[in-house]
This record gives sequence, structure tokens and C-alpha cells, in this order.
Amino acid sequence: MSRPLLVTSALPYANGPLHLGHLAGAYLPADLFVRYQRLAGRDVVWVCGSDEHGAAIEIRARREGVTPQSIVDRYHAELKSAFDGFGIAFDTYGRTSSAMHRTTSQDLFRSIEAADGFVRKTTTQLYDPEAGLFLADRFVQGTCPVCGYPDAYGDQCENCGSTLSPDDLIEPRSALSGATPETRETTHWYLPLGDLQPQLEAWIGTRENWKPNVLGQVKSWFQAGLADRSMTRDLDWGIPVPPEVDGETEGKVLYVWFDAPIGYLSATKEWAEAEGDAELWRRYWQVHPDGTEPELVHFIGKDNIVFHCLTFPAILMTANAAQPTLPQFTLPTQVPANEFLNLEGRKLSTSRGWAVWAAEALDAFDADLLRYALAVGLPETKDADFTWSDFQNRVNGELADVVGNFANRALTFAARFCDGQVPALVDPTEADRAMLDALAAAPAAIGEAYTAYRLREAVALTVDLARKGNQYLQETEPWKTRKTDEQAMRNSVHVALQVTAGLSILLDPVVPGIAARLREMLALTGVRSSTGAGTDGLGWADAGTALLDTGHPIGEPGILVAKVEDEAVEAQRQLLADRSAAAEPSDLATETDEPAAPYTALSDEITFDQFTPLDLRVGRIVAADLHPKADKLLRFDVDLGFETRQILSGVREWFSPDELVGTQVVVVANLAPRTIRGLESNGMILFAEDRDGALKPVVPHGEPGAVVR
Ligand code: B3M
Ligand code: ZN
Repeated sequence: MSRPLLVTSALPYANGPLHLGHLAGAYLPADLFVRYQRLAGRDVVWVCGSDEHGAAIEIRARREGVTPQSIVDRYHAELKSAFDGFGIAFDTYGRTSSAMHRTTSQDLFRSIEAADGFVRKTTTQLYDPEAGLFLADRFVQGTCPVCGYPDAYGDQCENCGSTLSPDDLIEPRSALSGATPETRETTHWYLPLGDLQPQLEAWIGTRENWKPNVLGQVKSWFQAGLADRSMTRDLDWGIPVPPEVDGETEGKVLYVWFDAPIGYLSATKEWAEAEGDAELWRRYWQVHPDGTEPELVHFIGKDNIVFHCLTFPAILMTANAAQPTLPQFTLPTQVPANEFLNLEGRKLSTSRGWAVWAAEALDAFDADLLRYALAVGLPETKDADFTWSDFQNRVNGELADVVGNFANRALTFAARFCDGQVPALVDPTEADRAMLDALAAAPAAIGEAYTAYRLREAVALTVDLARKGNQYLQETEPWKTRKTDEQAMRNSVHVALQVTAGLSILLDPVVPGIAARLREMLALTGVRSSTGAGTDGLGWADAGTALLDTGHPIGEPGILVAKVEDEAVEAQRQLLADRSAAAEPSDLATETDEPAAPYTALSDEITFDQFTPLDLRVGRIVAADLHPKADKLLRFDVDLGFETRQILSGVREWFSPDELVGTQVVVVANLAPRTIRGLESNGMILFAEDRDGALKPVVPHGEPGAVVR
């Protein structure tokens, strides 16, 4: 029996609508993964909900002169309906302003506090004398010490992604009043991450198959040394610190990153209650007395890695240590964090109007089309780019021309030449058998990609089966054999229909609506639901078998995937352009009016013999972190196939360390070693510098170690 599986998706902040970048980060990948698991018969529960606390919501409420509750009420409803529209099928979608969540968070806080799991510290913090409040996190803005961005927040710089604390900011100012802050003393409860570091390091060492981008970030946090983190704030909006704990609790609430991940737990409890067994949550969160341990998988975007891989596990560890005789919480098994999705070559930015809102996209296109285009281009290992022309090409060239066309040929042939029934397979040829073998092998191969979180590959393999189906029809030519060898034609139709039936299950995780329409056209019933209603019926493994009996009457063939017209995508591009112009007219003007910078002049000519001494190789960056003593340098471990090398590069201004992990690069491999501030650099990584000074890695194809010449 496999372990119970709990899947979570990052709780979106209820202060803005959902856009395609969100979907590609933590929701669509999880939906694909979970639908697959459900079809495969796995005992899985998937939880999510709105994150309704945090500084951003309170700031917005203060600026708009409304209550935070009114903001979260509105966006909670909007988020929920956008998820529904996209077919994102959580088992439950909760909210962190619920009573269950408040109790669960306070209970956990109390039990950690009672066992001295927190340290109370009094420090001086920035205080806004005009607004009368302490300025933590996003309440304070200033210049980023890492990249110089003038509007960085007290918790993070949105320009370079660095995690910050308010006193890192240069020239801090209140995000509420603009006032220059004073400093005042305040006392808070800290999670002693410094002390917990060895325990966390040991635990991370036991995690298997984590993605390099995730481990890379975690490693650089360890290298920098974990700092204790305050788990409370001086704010009005939030879950009150339980009044009965020691110390001054008046005016203090739980830090949003303390309560938000606990939202996964409270959502599971709410789900269990709705299932009619309030204790059922334990099955997915606690080590069972018989030793069975559930699996816990967090789907998130890369900006949430530290909270899911270090802070939340530390909270759970501390809670476990506080109650050693009670059932212990399980810790995350896997954190398949995604990178970011760019839009039409530019970084997504909601404030600059550079985003595609989910609700708007759904007005224009069927959810499945958007799901498909996003799924084949998920930012799984590196940032990815969504463009409307890619969308159109993917839908028309793959979903319609490959999948739709194949199913349509199989179905119309059956309708027209086989009396609308599945013909018998008699004396199959080599080609017929090879096609059925490919069908039989598909569920395991695709399933393996899903289980290993290689979702793009899973989707590509699925479409590949339809592609093979088209090739098979091309090869067996039923339109010809119809007149020369009727049984051969019937065999082709039989085989093609079985493949179509298999596809109607295999496609279900990615395009559930299309899969259901396909089953309807095939009149195939009894397939298990991928949205979680029970485990009866035909499932994933059955997709590889001949699902249709000879003589089975098929339904009405129809158009499975309608093509996306040029005008429809043009309208989306226009919408985007209009919105971003409205958001930032001056910026756009400079972007288009300014003449482009001149190209760098060519260097002096060299001879062939001057070039050949350079030994250039393909390398792959497997780890990256900050050079501890040189603030312009990043330190990379580069896999050159035959060895892994440490190479230093002065690119910290352009890249955060984890951004490049997994990227292939060109390395000058025979450059003499150099030691820079105590670290040796063994080679040089080549970057392309655009005319505007932006740096991009030179990304080669070929295996690590390959000679570039
Ligand atoms: N509310 C979303 C974000 O950082 C944040 C995730 C919470 S997951 C527990 O975009
Ligand atoms: Zn920055």
C-alpha cells in the first residue's frame, strides 16, 4: 500500500487577481500531478486556500480606507472562481481568516511556546511616528543594498529577489506615510533558526531527488548561516498572539509566514470535517503508530523556497519536539518549486500592467487550451516565457493538428466505414502490434515522468502517443486498404480507436475537458474521475489496454479542438499593450522613442592560430552561491562532464545565485586558476552582453564536457 499523499499549493495572497504566472507556478503543475495520482489510484488529498494576512493586505486597506476583511472577502471569491474556471481541482480551498485556522495556528504557537521553543528578544525596530506603527516587512521601503533598486521592501527586493530585513534598506521610508522612521524597542517571539541549523542541515541531507534549484537556494542559506526569525509582529491585522502565553501579547499578531503554511494543516482539518471524519487529517500529516509516514509535497514558486524548506520544517520540528509523546508531524518529502514565467519576453509585473489575468484569458479561450500551452512550457527548471504566438502554435499545431486530427480520423473512419462500431481485430500485422505495444507502454512511461515531477515531459510523451497514432495511420493507409483489403482497414480502425480511448485517459490530467469530450465521442464510460470522486472505475494503468470491445457502438464524432484564430491572439496582445501603456505611459514612451544604443565595435582581427589555444567546453551549473567575501562575485560549481569545477564570476549584479542553477554555459576551460579573496576560480563562464548592458548566459546545446569550436 502506498503512503498517503498530501499535496499543497502555495496559498495565494487574497489581495489581487490570479494571473497566468501564478497558474504556471504552483497550481497547474500541482493539478496535473494530482489528477495523475488520482487516476493512478493513489490516496491523495490536495489542499490550498487564500492567504489573508500579511502586511501587503493591511497596507492596501489603510491606503484605500477600507477594512482588510473587505479586501480579502472580495479576492478570496475571485481567486476561487478563477481556479474553478481553470479546472484547478483542489480537494479543498480554505482561507486563513477562518476560525479553524485561527485555532490551529494559536494552538501550535502555544505548544511551541510552552516548551520554550521560541526565544523572546527585545530589539529596536523602525517605527512610523505619523502612522503610529512599527514598520516590519512591506511597511518599509528603501534602496536595495544588493542591486540599488529604490523601491525595495523590508522583506524582499522585487527587482533582484534578495531577501532583506528592514535595517538592510538604504534610506528607509514608511510605505504608509513616506515618513522617515524612528527606532523604538519592541519584544517578539523568535524561532531560533540559528540553533536549529544543524538539525535542519541533517534533515535536508535525508531528502531525496530534490531539484537543484531548490537545493541550491537552501545550501546558500546554510552557507550564509541562518538567522533567528521573529514569528510575531506589531500589527492589527492577523491572528492574535494567544493572550495566555508569557509576555506582553497586546497588539501582537502572528507573523504571516508563521500562520500561512499552517494553513495547509487547517485546510486539511476542514476537509476532514467535510468528509465526515474530523480526525482524518492525521492520516496525511502524522506518522502513524504503525510507522507509516505520509508524503508531504509542496508546490510553490521559487520565491517561497526558504519558507517551505527551512522555516516551516523548523516550525514542525519544534512542534514535534514540544510534544514528543504525541504523534509527530511529517516533514516535507518534496518541494518541487518552479521558476518564474515571463510574458512576451518581459518580466511579469502586475503594477506595470504586464500580466494576463486568468479571468480575462478564460473569457477568450477554453481553459484546456490555456492549460495545454502553459503545461508544455512550465518554468520547471528555469524561467520560461509565455507568448500568445506560442500559445496559438501549440494549440493549433499540437492539440488540434496532432491530437484532434488523430482522434478525428479514427472516429470518422469508424462512423463511415465500420457502421459506427469498433471493428474486430483479425490477424494483426507487425504495424498493428507495434502500435498496440506503444499504447501499452505509454501509461508507465508517462506516469514515471509525472511521479518524478517532470510534467513537461509527461505532457510531451502524451502528445507523442497521438503523433505515433497519426504515423500509424499514415503507414497503414486505411483510406486505401478500404478498397483493397477491408479487414486491414478494419484492423487500422480498431487499433486507432483503442489508442484514442487510451488517450482519453492519458490526456485527462492536462486537458480534462477535451479528454471528457473524447470519451463522449467514443461512448466510453466507467473512467474514474480525476477530480477526486472515489477510486472506482477505469484508471491510469487501464489506459494501456484495449478499452473498447469489438462491436462497441461509438458516439458522435465531432471537432475535438477548434483552432485559435489570428484575430483572437491579436486581441490579447492588444489588450496587454493597452494595459501596460495605461499603467506606465512615460516608460513605454521612452522604450519605443529612444534610439537603440550602438553595437560594440568589432575587435582587431586575429589569425586561426590565435584562436585554437582556447579550450572552450560545454558546462552545466549545478550549484551557485554568493562569494562570502567579494560582493560582486558569484561562486559556481560547473559540471564539465569529466569533472566539476569551482568558477567565480562577477555577475552578482545581474543574477541571483539560484537563477542560473541548471543552466548550460560555455566555459573557457584551460584558463589558469586564479584566487580571488580566498576562493580559487578554475576557468571562466562566457556571458553575452546586450547593448543595454544586460548580461545573458551563452547557452549551448551538447553534453557537459563537449568541445566548443
Ligand atoms: N502567500 C504567496 C506568495 O508569496 C504566499 C504563499 C504562502 S504559502 C504558505 O506569493
Ligand atoms: Zn535588489
